[in-house]
Amino acid sequence: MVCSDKMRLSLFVFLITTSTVLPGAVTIRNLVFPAESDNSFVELVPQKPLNLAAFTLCMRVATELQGSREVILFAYRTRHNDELNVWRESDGRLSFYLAGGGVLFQVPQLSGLETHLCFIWDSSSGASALFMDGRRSLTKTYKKAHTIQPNGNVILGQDPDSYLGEFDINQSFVGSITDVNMWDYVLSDSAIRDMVYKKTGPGGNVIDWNTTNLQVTGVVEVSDREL
Ligand SMILES: *[C@@H]1O[C@H](CO)[C@@H](O)[C@H](O)[C@H]1NC(C)=O
Ligand SMILES: *[C@@H]1O[C@H](CO)[C@@H](O)[C@H](O)[C@H]1NC(C)=O
Ligand SMILES: [Ca+2]
Repeated sequence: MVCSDKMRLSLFVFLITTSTVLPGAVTIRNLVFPAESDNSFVELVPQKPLNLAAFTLCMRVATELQGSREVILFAYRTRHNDELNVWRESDGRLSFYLAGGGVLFQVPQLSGLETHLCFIWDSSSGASALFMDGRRSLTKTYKKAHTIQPNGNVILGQDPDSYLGEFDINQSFVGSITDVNMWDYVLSDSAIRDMVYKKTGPGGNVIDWNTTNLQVTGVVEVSDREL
């Protein structure tokens, strides 16, 4: 059989293509904050304003920070207020704050092994909970009838005490963070569980990690990795 160069080439291209797009292999952007700082952060540009009466916020996080130190995991601030901050508290609890006092969850410590986290909140009932690797926390009633206000900035790595400023090195995030997605509604428990291992499916309709623009300031390593 005579195999033309063109056929060889297309066979070659076919093999390359099939070997890099294995079923189930998904490549995503990964952020590493290598050290404590009061000036390194990443701004995420959402797909739409954070005018929210409910949300689901998910991410994959690994951090080796231990001991009594607050660690900011996600910050959304307008010119007037901290509208949504997600924390690892100094005692290891995980929490979020909507313009005021927060809701805290006693859960296993974050570690250097990646943990899939989702936080949910619904204004109509105030129902709040988190999911760690798909396992649901208890549900707490928090900020019923509250609304998160639009026109702020979403940042990873720092807690701004003013609009994009007044960062505290002792609250900075150190570690890796990826797959940050946000929806303006509460996903079902099963959808959240599926996300942990199935890895595919639509991204958030408020923040879609696959497409959201990442604006890096300071020292943050951005790379592609397999999810
Ligand atoms: C950060 O924490 C260290 C150790 O506790 C302390 O010495 C330092 O003053 C703190 N820095 C700021 C800016 O609070
Ligand atoms: C992100 O993009 C990858 C590759 O295009 C796709 O397989 C995956 O389902 C997407 N994930 C989300 C969360 O959109
Ligand atoms: Ca602060």
